Amino acid sequence: MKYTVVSLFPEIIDAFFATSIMSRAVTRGIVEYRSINIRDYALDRHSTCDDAPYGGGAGMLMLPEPLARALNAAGAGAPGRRTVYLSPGGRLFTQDLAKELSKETELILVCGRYEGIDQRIIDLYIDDEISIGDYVLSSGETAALVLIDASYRLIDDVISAESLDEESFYGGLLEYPQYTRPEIYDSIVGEARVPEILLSGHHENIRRWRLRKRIEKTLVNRPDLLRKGMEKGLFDDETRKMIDEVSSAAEEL
Ligand code: 9WO
Repeated sequence: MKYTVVSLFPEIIDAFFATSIMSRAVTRGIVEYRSINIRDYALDRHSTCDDAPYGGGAGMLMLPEPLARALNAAGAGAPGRRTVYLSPGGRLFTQDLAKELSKETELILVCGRYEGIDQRIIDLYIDDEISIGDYVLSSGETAALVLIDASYRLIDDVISAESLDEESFYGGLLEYPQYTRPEIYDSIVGEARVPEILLSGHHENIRRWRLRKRIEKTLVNRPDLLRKGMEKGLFDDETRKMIDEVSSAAEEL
């Protein structure tokens, strides 16, 4: 996979790729990365990249020509390259979409600033508009980091299959609570202990306890995931039975 980020502030993304986990994937040759600074393609004396919107309106838009030159330099539109614009107006980014994107040969991520980019760029260059959620950020780079982080870890050999399988959203349930040393620590609310079951060494009981905790947390925080998992047949018999038990117990409260 190759990530190309087209941005006015590529140093934000450069720093991310310089961190340990991403740099390890780059060093291992599993992931390639390059950033393109749009301002390098603004040819006027002041390297102007924005101007007022036609028809009026608040703020400024990113000029199409510097962005188009940067995208041409990035090779946007060439086979094997998928160009994505991060925008609140895009389709919702999910784990399934992250998995889909992780299989691409190259992703070109366009990060907007000001009030957005000229629609002609979207019409001529953008394959996908993707939103990471229903909120407006100060920059597209923040959303690009989320997309990169969620997708690169799904690239084959970046992270072990076992770790990925254990993670939330795999199997349609949120993660169980986790604990590490010390066994007891003196918290502001008194002695905070690790649940006894986790000290029992009884692996089957621990496995069932963790499954129940996953179901309880998903029922409270993300009942939509439970419904979707049931509809999609993601849960085995044991899980479905436990979901019924937990749901019935919750209704009696
Ligand atoms: C801002 C905006 C506000 C309301 C409706 C649509 C909108 N589109 C944009 C936009 O494209 N803004 C540019 C990118 C420039 C300002 C910073 N940008 C941005 C991207 N803000 N928030 C996002 C974003 C991207 C992906 N998922 C959620 C938010």
